[in-house]
Amino acid sequence: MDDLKPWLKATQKQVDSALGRFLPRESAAPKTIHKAMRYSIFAGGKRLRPILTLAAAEACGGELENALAPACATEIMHTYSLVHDDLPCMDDDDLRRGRPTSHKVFGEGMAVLTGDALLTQVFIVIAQTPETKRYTVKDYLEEIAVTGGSKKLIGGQVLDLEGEGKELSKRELVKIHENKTAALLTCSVRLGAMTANATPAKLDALTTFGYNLGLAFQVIDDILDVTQTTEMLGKTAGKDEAVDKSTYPAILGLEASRKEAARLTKKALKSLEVFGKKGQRLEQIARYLLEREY
Ligand code: GRG
Repeated sequence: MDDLKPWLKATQKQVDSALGRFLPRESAAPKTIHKAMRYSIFAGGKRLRPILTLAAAEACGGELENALAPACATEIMHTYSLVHDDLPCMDDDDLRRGRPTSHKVFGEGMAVLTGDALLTQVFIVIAQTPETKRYTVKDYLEEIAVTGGSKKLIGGQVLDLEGEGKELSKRELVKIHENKTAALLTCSVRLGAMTANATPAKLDALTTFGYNLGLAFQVIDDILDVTQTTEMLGKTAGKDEAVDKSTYPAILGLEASRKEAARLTKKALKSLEVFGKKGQRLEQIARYLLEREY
């Protein structure tokens, strides 16, 4: 298997070019909304979700070309959630992906509409996914709609909002991240597998993979928030300084959080056994995420 880094770079490029095709042109009227949609999509994300969709399709013996529409749909769903999450009525963030947030550039009303338009675009794009013997467009639509809905992505955000300022238990924190983070990562790998006509057993294995990888990803994200913040403040990455109450390091401590990320990654890797050599790319991605420094 080729090195992961060049593959990631090449795949990010393919995803960006497909995203360009799957979004309305900036020149289409009304221009402002299309400009705003493209502004957030092309703000420099890692493209983790589409990369997972494409790697899962590969693990199941599918064609990359057939998985591009759902890959882009997951990134568009993710970007919509970020645009809305950054709004003054939610997290009120000024920066996202190193650039001013949508509402800072286009105004609050336009940012709400941009999130709405991106979410609607998800369904326009997913409907273009080629069907297989086992899976129809209805299956793809259901997969992504349930993920974005009130029991998953939005449900996680509700729990997060309601938990603000409270001391959460580990169980409560896991519940939030199962929905806010792991659900879309799981959906991403499942959609890729579906475009490859994966058997129900392989789909199940990827559900376990996505769940554990998603939680591990969030634990690592929380750890990096602490270690990078302390670095920025010129402090030693000491015990639980500058820590938000509802994060893994705040609840478990840094060392136990690192162990938790490793434990979850191990579980994710175990679920890939059924794919043999074809699962190597997913395995590389899981290991890379555990060791990442950004
Ligand atoms: C529906 C408004 C609304 C929210 C749903 C998904 C979500 C809940 C909110 C988005 C904000 C958030 C912090 C989600 C947690 C997942 C996470 C770690 C996002 C960051 O993902 P990366 O690191 O980001 O893949 P890039 O910018 O690289 O794409």
